[in-house]
Amino acid sequence: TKSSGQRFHKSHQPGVPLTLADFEAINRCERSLPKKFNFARDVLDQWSPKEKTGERPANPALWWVNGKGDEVKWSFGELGSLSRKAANVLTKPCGLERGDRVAVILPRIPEWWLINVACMRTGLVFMPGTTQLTAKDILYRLRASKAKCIVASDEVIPAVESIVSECPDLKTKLLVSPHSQNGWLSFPELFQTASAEHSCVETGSQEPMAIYFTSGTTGSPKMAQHSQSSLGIGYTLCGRYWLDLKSTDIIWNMSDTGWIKAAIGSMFSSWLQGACVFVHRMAQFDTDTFLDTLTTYPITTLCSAPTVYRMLVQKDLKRYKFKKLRHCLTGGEPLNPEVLEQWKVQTGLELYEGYGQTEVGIICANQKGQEIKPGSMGKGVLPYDVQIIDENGNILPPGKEGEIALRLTSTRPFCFFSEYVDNPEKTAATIRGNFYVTGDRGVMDSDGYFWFVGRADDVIISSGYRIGPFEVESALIEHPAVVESAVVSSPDPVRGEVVKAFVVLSAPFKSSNPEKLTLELQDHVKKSTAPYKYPRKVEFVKELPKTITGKIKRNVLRDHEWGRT
Ligand code: BCO
Repeated sequence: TKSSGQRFHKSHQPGVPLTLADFEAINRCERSLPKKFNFARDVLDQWSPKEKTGERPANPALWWVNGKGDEVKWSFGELGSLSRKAANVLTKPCGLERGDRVAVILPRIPEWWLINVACMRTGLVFMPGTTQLTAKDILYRLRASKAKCIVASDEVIPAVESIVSECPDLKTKLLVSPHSQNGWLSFPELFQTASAEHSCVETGSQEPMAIYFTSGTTGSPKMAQHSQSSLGIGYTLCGRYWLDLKSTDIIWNMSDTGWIKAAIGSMFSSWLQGACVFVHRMAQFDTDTFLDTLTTYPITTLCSAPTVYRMLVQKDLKRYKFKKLRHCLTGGEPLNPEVLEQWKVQTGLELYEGYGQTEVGIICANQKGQEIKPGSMGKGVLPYDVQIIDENGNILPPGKEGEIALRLTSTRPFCFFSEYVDNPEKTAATIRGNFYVTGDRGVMDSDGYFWFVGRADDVIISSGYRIGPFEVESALIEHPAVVESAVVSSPDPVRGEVVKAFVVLSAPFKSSNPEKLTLELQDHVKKSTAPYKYPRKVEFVKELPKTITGKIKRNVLRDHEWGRT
């Protein structure tokens, strides 16, 4: 059933530990948010006594492998004491204080989880970023956020060193590596001697917990800020009904640590339900290693981008006997019905698609037990009331295409991002009448299922990444061959859509070899900004379509790419 809004019935008694049932009730708007909430104390630390009494089965909280024989398994008890040590590293030698912002640019290593939980314990605001970020990306993030600390691994050192002098607010560089580096504190060294005694900060439930950088059509990425409760409580129903997790389950969520999908699937949803988070640190994604992992480890639940499933169904999956796999999920970009069908035929398993955004989390999902309509993103999930609206904020009837929107009541839903930091205009622009607008277009059918149509703006969704055209165009224009460019989405059988750049060349490059120049421009973009954004297709054109006022008409190029008139 759908909630009609924030109708809080029961309120929380201070001092009484919250239960999973309480978190569910909060999401169903049957209970008010507690004033204080801290995910580390109120969720993670509640599991460790249950491990001792056997109330929670002997299932690790985190199970990490790297394919080279290294393995880490932590119970909730161990995660608790290790993250307390990490918390002492952050506050003592690093000198960080509650509310300080910390950029965490780490690959899939156990320390990523430790640092995040340590930030929760100390009231620090963590800002995850992919290790694909370049020096320019990191500079922007550190300056925009006024981060006090960066936690990074070896591969990020050269980029950070090249820009650190331009970041006056940055006080501490913490290196997670067996090697030491001049000017950096060594996390392993400090960790070794840190105390495991730490008293968790009593954070307010609306206090900031994390910031995610998210791309839009114009400008640099915006800082979507989430609170302790939006992330820490807001994914309770998602974990139970979409991911279908119990404390006996082992979930492998593939997403890179830089994206909110990692936080949802590999931290909040899973640990709320007491499930084990499985992590494989693959040097590079490859389908054979992926399939071997599913046959080797007792993974029960798999969550990956549609692009991964598109790659997998090209293999002969019947050859593989997955050890324990029973529930498969996907999200981040639209899933083609054919892939869902092929996956089912080859593995006997359904694919449960979900749809969400960094700003507001999971919006629609095919929940366990619900009939799946191939090609649909499922139904709206609590606490949201999802509607399709027109440009004036009016609700459209089933079958009519419009913008996917979430109905607002007098209070902002607790699981929403709090704001785009330092950007009240962009925050306000997400509201239209009584609705939060997602920027995605879709249709709802008469059974309440939602069908994705495309972005309402120029943002490109490729392989599950949200890519702003402006960021790619800005990178291209730095190259002397480029006079101007327009970057749009273009269809792709594996990645759903890819970045395509239409480029007007400067005179000296007009007679260049197009293949060679394409490679050069692609390489240039990969160096200038995170490589996942590079234009996989490049077309050289004499001019770009423009309005009378000189604005580039990306929509004309995009429509042409997609064969639309
Ligand atoms: O494909 P190419 O080889 O041509 O290019 C790849 C890399 O080789 C290249 N690259 C990476 N590091 C580089 C580099 N090139 C030069 N120097 C470096 N240091 O850049 C390209 C990166 O593309 P990729 O990341 O797509 O790589 P890949 O290996 O093809 O991975 C495929 C996927 C499917 C595993 C990957 O695309 C992926 O993980 N996609 C999912 C993204 C995701 O998790 N999205 C969720 C966002 S959160 C959300 O949606 C909110 C929901 C509530």
